[in-house]
Amino acid sequence: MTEYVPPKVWTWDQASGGRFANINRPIAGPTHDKELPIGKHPIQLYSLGTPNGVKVTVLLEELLAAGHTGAEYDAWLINIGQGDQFGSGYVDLNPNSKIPVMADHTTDPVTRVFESGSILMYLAEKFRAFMPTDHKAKTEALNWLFWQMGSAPYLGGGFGHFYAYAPEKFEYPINRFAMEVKRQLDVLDRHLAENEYFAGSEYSIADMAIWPWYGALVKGFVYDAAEFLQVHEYKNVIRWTDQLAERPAVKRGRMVNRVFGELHTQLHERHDASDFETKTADKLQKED
Ligand SMILES: N[C@@H](CCC(=O)N[C@@H](CS)C(=O)NCC(=O)O)C(=O)O
Repeated sequence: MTEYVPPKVWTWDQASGGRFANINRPIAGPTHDKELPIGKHPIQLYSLGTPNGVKVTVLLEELLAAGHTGAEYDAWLINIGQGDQFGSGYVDLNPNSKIPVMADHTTDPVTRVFESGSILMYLAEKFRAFMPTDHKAKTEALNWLFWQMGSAPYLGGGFGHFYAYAPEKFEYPINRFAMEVKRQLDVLDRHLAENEYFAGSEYSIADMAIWPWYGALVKGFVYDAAEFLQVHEYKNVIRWTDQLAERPAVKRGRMVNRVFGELHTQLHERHDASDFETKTADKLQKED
């Protein structure tokens, strides 16, 4: 194998291989004109049921379950494999062209909210919910929320990319990111040995941010890496993951904009609370 020597000026090698190579580009901005649909509810969400999308749908379902009717929402499916995130209407809401993005139609003009952590904070503040009011506990919730936003790219873009998606298995990045992900899991595990939830005794948006990523990882749902990372070692993370998974709102939130897994767990779009009963992919298929 010849050693790679970076050229003086980097150029875009479109045929670099690997999953997602077709949607990754070195430039921002729209690729085509396309307006986004707008439904009947105050909150419009444009997303996909990946961990970053699930954070938000879990919070919206938790808010509704807690009686915040202003959190009623339409969740539209954004197919990132087909480049929906590069449509002009999408880019107007999120110049970063990533899911999720949310629009609050109760304000004039409409408020756009992008970055999943920002969406969680926006909704928690708007409804004064799932964020501790005690200053110390609130700070702890924010510590962990920002921890998640800074750490998950090492799990997804680092470990997940090189372990599961890169065109070849390269030892150096897999070693580096496996070590980092195990360190992160240990950080979480030690905290959860002493605390029921991330902010202490109160369930908060910090849990909702961390659960779809690290909860899925310790249950072996992502990257097929359970054995490789020996995830069973992180017993406190598993305890907390199972505890959250029992919550009805978490169960519902996980289904929204989901396009993989068993058909009865996939609710491609959510426009009404009753959709969970009547519009899952297994039921829509029967109608065809
Ligand atoms: N920091 C962003 C990350 C969002 C993100 O990476 N979304 C991925 C899916 S999980 C995406 O939209 N990828 C499409 C692309 O890269 O074009 C957030 O938390 O909202």
